Amino acid sequence: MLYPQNNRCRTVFDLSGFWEMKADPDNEGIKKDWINGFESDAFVGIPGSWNEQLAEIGLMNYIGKIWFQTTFLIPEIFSGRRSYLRVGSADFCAKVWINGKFAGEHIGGYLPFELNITDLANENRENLLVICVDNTLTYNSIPQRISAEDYKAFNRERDQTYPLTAFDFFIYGGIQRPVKLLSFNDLHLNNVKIETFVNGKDGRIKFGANYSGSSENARAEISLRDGNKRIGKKSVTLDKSGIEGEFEISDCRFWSHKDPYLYKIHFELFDSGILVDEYRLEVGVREIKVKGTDLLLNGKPIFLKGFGKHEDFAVLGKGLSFPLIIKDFQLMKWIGANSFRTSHYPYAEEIIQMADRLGILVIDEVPAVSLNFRNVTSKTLQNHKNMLSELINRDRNHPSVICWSVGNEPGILGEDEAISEKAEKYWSEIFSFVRNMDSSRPVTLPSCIELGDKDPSFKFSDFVSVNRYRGWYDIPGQIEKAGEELKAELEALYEKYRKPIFVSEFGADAIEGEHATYPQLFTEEYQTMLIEKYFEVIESLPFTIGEHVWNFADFRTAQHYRRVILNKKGVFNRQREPKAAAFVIREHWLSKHKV
Ligand code: GCB
Repeated sequence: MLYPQNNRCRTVFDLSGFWEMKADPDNEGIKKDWINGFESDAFVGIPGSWNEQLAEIGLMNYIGKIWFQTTFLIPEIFSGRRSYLRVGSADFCAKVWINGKFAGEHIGGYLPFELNITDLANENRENLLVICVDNTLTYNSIPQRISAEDYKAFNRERDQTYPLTAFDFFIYGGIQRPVKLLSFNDLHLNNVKIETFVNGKDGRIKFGANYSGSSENARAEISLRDGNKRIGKKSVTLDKSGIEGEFEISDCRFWSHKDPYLYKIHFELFDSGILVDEYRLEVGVREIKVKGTDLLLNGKPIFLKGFGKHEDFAVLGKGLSFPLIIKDFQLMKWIGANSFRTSHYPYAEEIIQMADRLGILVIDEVPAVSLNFRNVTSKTLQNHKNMLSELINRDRNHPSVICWSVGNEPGILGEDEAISEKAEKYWSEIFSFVRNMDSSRPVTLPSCIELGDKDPSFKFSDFVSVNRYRGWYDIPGQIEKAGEELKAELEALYEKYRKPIFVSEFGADAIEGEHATYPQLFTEEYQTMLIEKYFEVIESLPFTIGEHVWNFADFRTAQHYRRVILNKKGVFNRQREPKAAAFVIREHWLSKHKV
């Protein structure tokens, strides 16, 4: 699936706007024929999570089905062509009807899906689009559900949140990224795959593409541009195996966080000499590898400085906002970060595109967060693989994506199960699945303190990623001691696995305006001092490859006494204003630890 593009052969209409909605707590929508339209309860802004928008009609903590509807007309330009409906994301799963006819469904909250609606939509009258979105999770879904019985089984009833979630971010629901109508000619490109290689000063781009539709007389032209200058052109006759080829670039300008240079590839499909499809792609030529104790970008060691983030903002929830994307990148540049992790799910494609352009490195994660192996089934594994496959297909062409993260912190409940043979087998399958799909990037899995040095995934990871909260959840209030224990633990981990270590999370909650002259949790000073201590320890060890502060900004979580509405570990607050720590980090990353 390709990101939608408007050009001479492709047309995109954005259906964002005010849609009608109706909650279905009693699961009666199908019975009452809502697929043919319903009397609505309210309007909802799309894209956007339903929760904060519609809190006043009781939907803040709603888990279940919500029906959405809107109407659209098929533009004349679509006539006689293929029409598709593309949903940027629907959290967690969605079923779609056009004019009362079933168009398709999708499972997984953070990735796009496309449905062929050519035979369902009418060209001459208004069409009714109905989408039923359900944010209910199960033991088979990724992320997994958690129940009151699970907490009971582990004697951890006090850890229960409202709504019940196995993870520390709010369970937003809805259509959170844009819905678009697309039109293509019958013969069109479906998918493009780019791989790049670095050889001394020269670069190589290997491309492959699949297409739909057939023709006796079709050919593809693929050209490569450096700015406005065409530097390569290939002509390929279409055969069943797709389109393949390579470009060599001598004296190549490689993509990096310091110089995010993008070449441009242009695909054109001709049928009997007539242009029937085209697609433009920005390509960064770069190579990422783990070697010894280093993470190498284009052969040079790189140290990751940055954050775990969230898609989260007041009112929008996880709804896509272009200004917010820009603001976050501005702040990352301002503070001297070179990277972030899409904790704990795939972010909007628009964010990854901006990372390519601005030179920010991305660790791309799927929402396999806090897997409880007591409840993991073969269906969980299959869903996990499906999600990885959709993510890799979506993001593999982005130079900014330097690593796949296959989940986060298994075993928050069920530490013993998370270090069992069952878990080991599970991770062995997941890591090889990813490597079979893409051998050009490292693969990792951030692990929690509860599993210590026993996480079975460490064996499979290209580098060991650890989330550590010494000085916060462990040994609170004692920064020196936290630093000493962190150092000893990282050294022991390295001794055991002999792989580079990435500290993928560390931090402290800070409430703006709380201050103290002594180490006091929740003050701005404590957050600052703890982060500085972690920098000191991590940077003193020769086998570390990065430090990601948790979190970039404060974010909403489910309700629990441990959280003051938000998780306050943001270095920026939820409105993106800096806390005291931001200035110290900036000074450190831009002057003291400049890499
Ligand atoms: C973690 C999790 C993250 C939480 C964080 C915290 O280890 O990976 O999702 O938000 O700790 O603040 O507790």
